[in-house]
This record gives sequence, C-alpha cells and structure tokens, in this order.
Amino acid sequence: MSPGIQKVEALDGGHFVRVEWEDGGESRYPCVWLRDNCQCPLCFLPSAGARRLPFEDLDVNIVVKEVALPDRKKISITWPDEHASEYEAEWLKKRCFSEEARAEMQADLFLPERQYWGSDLQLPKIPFEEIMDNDESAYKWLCTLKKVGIVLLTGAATRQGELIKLGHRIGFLRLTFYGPTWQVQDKADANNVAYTTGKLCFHTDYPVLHHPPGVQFLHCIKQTAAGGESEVVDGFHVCNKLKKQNPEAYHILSSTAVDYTDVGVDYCDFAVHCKQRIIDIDSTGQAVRINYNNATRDAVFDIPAEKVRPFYAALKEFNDLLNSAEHKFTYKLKPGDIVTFDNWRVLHGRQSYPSGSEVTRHLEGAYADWDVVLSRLRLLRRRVLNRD
Ligand code: OGA
Ligand code: NM2
Ligand code: ZN
Ligand code: ZN
Repeated sequence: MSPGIQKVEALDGGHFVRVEWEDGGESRYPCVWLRDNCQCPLCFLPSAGARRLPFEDLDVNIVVKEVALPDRKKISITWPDEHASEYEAEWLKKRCFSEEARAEMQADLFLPERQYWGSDLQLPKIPFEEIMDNDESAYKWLCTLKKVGIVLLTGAATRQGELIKLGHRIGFLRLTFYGPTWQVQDKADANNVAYTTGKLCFHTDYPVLHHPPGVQFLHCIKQTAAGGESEVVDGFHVCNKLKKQNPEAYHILSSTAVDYTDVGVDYCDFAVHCKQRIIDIDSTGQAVRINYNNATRDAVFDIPAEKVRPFYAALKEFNDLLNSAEHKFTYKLKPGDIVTFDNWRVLHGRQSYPSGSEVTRHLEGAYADWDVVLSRLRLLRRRVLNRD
C-alpha cells in the first residue's frame, strides 16, 4: 500500500505538479508527461494497457490550468482545453522521477542483480518435475538463472521431448536454422563443430545471429563413459577482471566489430553473416553480452591490417582469463540432467570424447529468448508473491 497524498500544487508556471505524500516525502511530475499519460478512456485503452493519444495531439509545452485533490488517493487536473485527467496515488508513486524511485522500479522490472562466480561455483540444482509442477520452484529457477546465470534441472526423462515441455512451461522456444530443438551428437559430415566428438573451447552459441539466443537448454539423454565433461565460466566476471587488468584489451574487444559466418543446411538451408563485438557493453562500460564462438568467427575480417595483431593480442588475454583454473568450473552431465544457462553471460565448452561407430553421447538442445523467460518470471512472481 502506497501512502496517501497530503497536498498537491502546480509549480514553475504550471509546468510541474508537486505531490506531498502523507509520509512526508514529495514527488515532482512534469506536466507534459502527465498529459501524455492521461488515464481517461479517450487517451488510454485499459484492455491493452496502452496509450491511444497520438503524439501529434500532444502539446509538448502544455501547462496545467487547475490541479486538485478530490481525496487522498488521487489527484485531478484540468488542462487549458478543459480536458480532465485523474491519477491515482499508487500509480503516481510507482512512477516518481526521483533517482532512488527510478532505480527501484528498474530493478523490479529487469532484475539486474548479479552473483559472480568462478571455480568455486555451487551449481544450483532443482528437480525438473518441481519446476514443471510448482510455480514457486519455477520462479526460483528463473530468478537464479537470471542472477547466477546457470541452473541444473535434474531427473528429467532420458528421451527426446523434455525441452519441448520446458518450452511450453515458459511460453515458447526460439526457432533457429538448427531446428526447434537440435541433437548434439557425432554426425557424419557435421554441419557444425558441436556435432563432432572434438573439444569445444569456451563459446557462446550463435553469435552469428544479430540477436543471439539469450538462454540455452542442454538435456543429457546419453553420456559417454570417457570424456565429454562440461565446462562453464562466468563471462561477466571475467570481463570485470579483464577491464581492471588490461583496459586496452577490454576496449579493443568491446569496440571492434568481428565478422561471423555460418553457411550450410539443417532445418533449412542458410547463409548467415553478422558483425558482433566480442564484449557488448552498456553506457557505463559494463559487459551486457558476450558474443564469442571461435568456430564461427569468419576468416573475413573487416578491419585495417595494422589493427589485426593488437586485436588477436586482446582476444588472447580474454581467452586466457576464461580458461584460468580460478575462473572455470568443470562438471559432467548425467542422463536426465538439463543444464539451463544465460547464453549472453556464461561461456560453455566440452571436453572431447572417443569417436566410434555407435552414438555414445547425445544431448538435445534448445534456445529461448530472455524476453520470453523474463516475461514468465514476472508473471510467476506476481502469482507467487500475490501482488500487483
Ligand atoms: C553446443 C555445445 C556442449 C556439449 O552444442 O553448442 O556447446 O557438451 N555442446 O556437447
Ligand atoms: N548448435 C549447437 O554458434 C554456434 O554455431 C553454436 C549451435 C549447432 C545449434 C552451435
Ligand atoms: Zn484523457
Ligand atoms: Zn554451445
């Protein structure tokens, strides 16, 4: 429950409305924003939760004509053209423009909290059945996936199709050229290095797509006796280390566009090309997405020749940090395990295993987008915490 309103007044020649809360705090709202967000049925379509008011109809220099406090739970505004708007106290409180209030709202919406880890990772584990049947467990799963970047689901059936069920649990899976789900096993004339028995060095999947899949699922159906161990590393943690240890390398990797390529046939034929910075950063310089797969990094490299060696030197620094014993965590999937991880943050790899005429190792994989996963997380949170 938000506090009621004690007092409301226009300020700055009617360009701002100031609200005094019963708990002593205050908030200031720009009038152009208030008019833009009028909640009346002409300006807003509640069934869609969306604005009807066209931008063309908004006077960006608008001032209030009159502001009043009909009761402590809402304010009312009359505009110069006599249009009338009402805003509820709770609605206003959530949208307060103070730095603290905005930070709190953004944290609530996007769950930016990160728990960094290295070789000391305590791999979070939840039974598959629990997250399928129980909303609280599913909520816990997705919160941990966002915060830590990796969660192991245990006890799934050892046959194909479990990831389709997992897709239905969150909403839907992300289709790519490798199909709705894909089979990681040794294949003749493999169209991807993942489909061999070779070692996979640390990578994120599919940096050749402009919007790489945010979340990856790998379901172990069959595991080889020798080799085939999994490796993971917290890419964001390593980025922080690299930024401190070698700011120039960090700058090169976060500013150089690298060409990626993937050409072949699977779900359908494809010829995909893309440019990505290996480390994507936000406006504060913090890493927000790693785009690194050495297998699909193109031989076409669209930078001046003299910048090539410094780029390789920078990538070597990053690659060395990824592989340091301090940072990497090794484990082996068992049949029935489903590893779920943040493909924008966690780099993964696998050790090689013996090849032979029979299939000795089989994982089924699938992707989801963070938009879908976070959407499910927010809906589960609402239900579990019984709020909004
Ligand atoms: C992949 C992959 C891991 C493994 O298919 O992209 O990383 O353990 N596989 O086979
Ligand atoms: N697979 C596993 O970037 C990549 O090529 C990752 C994708 C083949 C779907 C591998
Ligand atoms: Zn209106
Ligand atoms: Zn992979």
